[in-house]
Amino acid sequence: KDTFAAKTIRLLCGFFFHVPGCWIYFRRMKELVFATHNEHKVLEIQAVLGDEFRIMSLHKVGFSDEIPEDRHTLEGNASQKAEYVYERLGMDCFADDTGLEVAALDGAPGVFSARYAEISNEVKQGETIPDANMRKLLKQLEGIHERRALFRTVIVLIISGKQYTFEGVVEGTILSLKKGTGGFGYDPVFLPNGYGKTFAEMSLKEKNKISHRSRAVLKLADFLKNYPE
Ligand code: ITT
Repeated sequence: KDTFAAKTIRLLCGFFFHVPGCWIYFRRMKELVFATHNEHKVLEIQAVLGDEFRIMSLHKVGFSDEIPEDRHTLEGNASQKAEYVYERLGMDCFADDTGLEVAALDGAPGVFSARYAEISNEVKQGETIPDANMRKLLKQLEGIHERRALFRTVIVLIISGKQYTFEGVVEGTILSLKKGTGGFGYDPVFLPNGYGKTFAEMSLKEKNKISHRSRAVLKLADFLKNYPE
């Protein structure tokens, strides 16, 4: 009598030999390195891309260098991060850079979103960086009624040495208090237009339906699907 393992192997072999679609599926599954140390971003992007693409984080490929990010635009930083990894690993890869642009602050923190509180030495002892950034942002906006803001993501993909750029934007407003515990970064103070909850109150699936990053990633996925093998 067949053991469970033997039955499973037989079933899988039958499946692969008789369903040509399976081979096509595996041949088409594309692997890409995502040049980020931010695991939240990896989760968000893998969820948007689904099974057709396998995203490998730097952690997964054992790459732990601190990647320089000192350009003055999101495009510049995304390209710098992707180039840094491409040159060292020689693997097709992409990077994203994201900024929160607040209308009443002339687009700040923008490209400095990650280090907003650090650049003015406003991180208190024991405080996390995102908490310090949000505290500074809310302080800057105290008494200001104009609360419009947007998140902008720029993705730079390097494939066979050539660079391609994709952008995604979501508009919203900055609350005066934090709400929610999900997501990351500025999510607890960002209320996307047309929604009654902040990004930090949304599930990953809800955030991914409308977020700046998912909008840029969908453009990336479209490009990759049509990219010659
Ligand atoms: P990598 O450079 O390693 O990818 P990072 O966290 O530094 O990771 P960015 O430079 O792209 O990422 O982002 C700058 C900051 O913007 C980030 O530290 C967060 O504070 C904020 N941010 C980015 N995406 C966000 C999102 O979806 N929701 C809320 N805040 C976000």
